Amino acid sequence: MTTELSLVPWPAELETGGTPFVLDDSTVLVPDPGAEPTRLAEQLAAHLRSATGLPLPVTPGATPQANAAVRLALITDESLGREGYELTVTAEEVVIRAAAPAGLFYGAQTLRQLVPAGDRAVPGVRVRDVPRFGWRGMMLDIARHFFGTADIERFIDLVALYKINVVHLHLSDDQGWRLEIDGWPELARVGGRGQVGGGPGGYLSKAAYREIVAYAAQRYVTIVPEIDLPGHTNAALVAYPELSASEQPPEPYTGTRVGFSSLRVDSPQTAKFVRAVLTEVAELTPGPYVHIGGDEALSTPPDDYVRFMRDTVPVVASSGKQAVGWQEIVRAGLGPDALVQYWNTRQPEQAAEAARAGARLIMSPAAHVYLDMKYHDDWHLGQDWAGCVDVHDAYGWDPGTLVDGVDDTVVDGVEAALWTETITTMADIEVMTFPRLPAVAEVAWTPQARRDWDHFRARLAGHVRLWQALSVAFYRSEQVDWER
Ligand code: TNX
Repeated sequence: MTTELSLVPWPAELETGGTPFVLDDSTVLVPDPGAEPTRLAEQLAAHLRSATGLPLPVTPGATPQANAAVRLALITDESLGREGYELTVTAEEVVIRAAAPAGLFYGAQTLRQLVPAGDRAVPGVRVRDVPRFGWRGMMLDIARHFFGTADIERFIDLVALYKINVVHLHLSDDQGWRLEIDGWPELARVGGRGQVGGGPGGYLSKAAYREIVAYAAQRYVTIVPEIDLPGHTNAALVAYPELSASEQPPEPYTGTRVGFSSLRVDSPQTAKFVRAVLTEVAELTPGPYVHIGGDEALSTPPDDYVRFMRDTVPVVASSGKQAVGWQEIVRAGLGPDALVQYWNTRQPEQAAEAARAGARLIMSPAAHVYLDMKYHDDWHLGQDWAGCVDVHDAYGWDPGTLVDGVDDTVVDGVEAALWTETITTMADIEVMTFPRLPAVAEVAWTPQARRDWDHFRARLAGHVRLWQALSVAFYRSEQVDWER
């Protein structure tokens, strides 16, 4: 394998060694006719203009001068699927070909990485690339500390560059309820106040949430909203005490313990609440998934938990969505009805049980992809209950062999997670995400046989230039010989 190209994730097929294409004042972008190829060409041009300072006009359907075109073309090629693409760079032209617009978007991200810091010479390559998994996710917890539209959109931008296509927003927890719900207005108004450590908190209005969903869609990112039930609900109970067993309002919670709160399961009020909230979240969300949490419901009696999940998953289905739950949901015996997110590396047998029951899985093993774990013992942010997670830990695992009884045939994808108990600023988010998220993105995209740690760390080293150009905070892990 070659190491001179700093591409992450590494493509499924790649040949190097051709003559470079030189971007200059005469270069134009030429998309196939149609609104979406043109929008994608404009989006790519904007990135390349700010990197190179060149004019790079977009001229749909034009016949450009010799040696002057970056083309985006839709072709018929079923083997590329919806997300696959080809990228060919010769002295004459740069061409991205795909069978669907998502593929053009991924080809454009690969091209951006070929010219990371405003370089004008695009190395000669032929790439043909399709992802290993269809779900390449990143979870952001905006409940423990609240992050608003601008931060979430920057986050989406940064992860999409690594071909992440799912951003899962953890919208409710003990410390805060972060999404406006018309039918139950106190959730956001009262439950949205406060956060870990006692700051002001906040919430996303419906308009803000819609804006984020649309922003994500322009980057081929699906937003998966999570309303964590029936535990992790202290903020909801502060807003509506009648949903708790005691019917007394609890104190707002600003600490970081888990497992102490629960909805009262056997009450018509709770059933009404759950139906109203999940229906509204489903209506607000164009993507096919609604995540219902289900983790660490340590204060919900076990039989109640099972009953609750058996009642709640059909509510999601009747609103037209696929329910997703953290791995504990297998306790409810739902078979294939819920998509199961494996996280707790201390209980791998739950993932195997889900697979045996016919469920599909998202792999988020904490010891590898929990980006809220410290990089090393002395690191100033994060937790360490799953161990420290340095770049090699994030990279060196295979979703198809990690758990006995779970292989590629039952895995829909991979998702990294950033819980924010200790994370208070956008710079904190970035420094925990980079460089580990690129490692997880390669786990999710690149065929296992094409992955190699030494090759990866050599390529990753070059991403410093990209992060510096985008003013991204990142951690200079000692496991990588960073470029200056
Ligand atoms: C476990 S992972 C949790 C979260 C915490 C996280 C901290 C999961 C489904 N639940 O509530 O924020 O650990 O690392």
